[in-house]
Amino acid sequence: MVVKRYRGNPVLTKTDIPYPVETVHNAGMTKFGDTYLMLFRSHLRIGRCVLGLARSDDGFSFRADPQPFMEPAKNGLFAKYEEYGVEDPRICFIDEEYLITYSAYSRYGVRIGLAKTKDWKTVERVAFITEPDTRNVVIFPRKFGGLYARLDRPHTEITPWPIYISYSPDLVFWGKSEPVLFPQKYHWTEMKVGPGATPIKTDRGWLNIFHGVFKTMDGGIYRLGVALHDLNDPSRLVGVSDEWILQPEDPWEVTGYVHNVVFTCGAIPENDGTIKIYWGGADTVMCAGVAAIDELVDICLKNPVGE
Ligand code: BMA
Repeated sequence: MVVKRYRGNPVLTKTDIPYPVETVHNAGMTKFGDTYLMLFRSHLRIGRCVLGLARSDDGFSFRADPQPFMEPAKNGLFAKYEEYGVEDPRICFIDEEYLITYSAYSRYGVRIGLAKTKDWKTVERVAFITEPDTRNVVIFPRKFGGLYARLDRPHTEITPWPIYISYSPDLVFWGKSEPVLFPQKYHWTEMKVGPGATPIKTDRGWLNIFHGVFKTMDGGIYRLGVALHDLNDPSRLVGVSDEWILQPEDPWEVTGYVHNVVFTCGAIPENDGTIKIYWGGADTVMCAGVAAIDELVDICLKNPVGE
């Protein structure tokens, strides 16, 4: 097994949350000093989502804050596009601040909002950085030639749900977009691929833990794979795992709010060469597991991508 599941899974569920929620899933992850932060998505009983924050000293036992961290904005531009809720956050630490990219749902569709925090007490909304229906934005924690870089997942009928890369001088205006990974026919990625965790720098390239979806008669199955991007040119894929590294198997991944889903929005590299990967199980609970970074990189390189 590439990803060793934590024996105490699930690590966070609705019963751990001090306010009424029905799910705890798809959490962005980061470290704030020595503390692991989990910025998780929760459905309220109106079927719309907010983002809550939980903290941990060891990356496995989390305590949730008494109040949600981000609720749909009540005024102005952000209220217009967050009317139906905020979902699936990713966190990137760069230039001494934490960037949060999250899905904002409204009558206009889904777009990605960018917010920032330095202290995890207050949060400042910056801009909407996609138009509908581009989602799953992960920002690289380094600049390339002075530009920020991000992976995202647009959708059109002609090329359904691939992963793209785009660049920005200021985090607000994005361009130079190019595709980097497409769904493959009759493969576990056949229906969709999408960025998952914020990319992790290794000595052999950027590790991108992504999700792939296969459509069955019983709906989509969400699994995780890994891709390796060139260290200096992240638009260049070096290798992509042919096999998935994680699929729904535990009871709380196989059944729940949406069954057969493992969906990651964050992972944390450790100093001992391992990585803690976090995923939502069946859009209902949060789970954790550990993998060796070298093994994940080797899996990508077993399936190199030609020029
Ligand atoms: C995707 C997103 C994710 C969710 C997944 C499975 O389209 O909405 O938030 O985990 O579907 O329901």
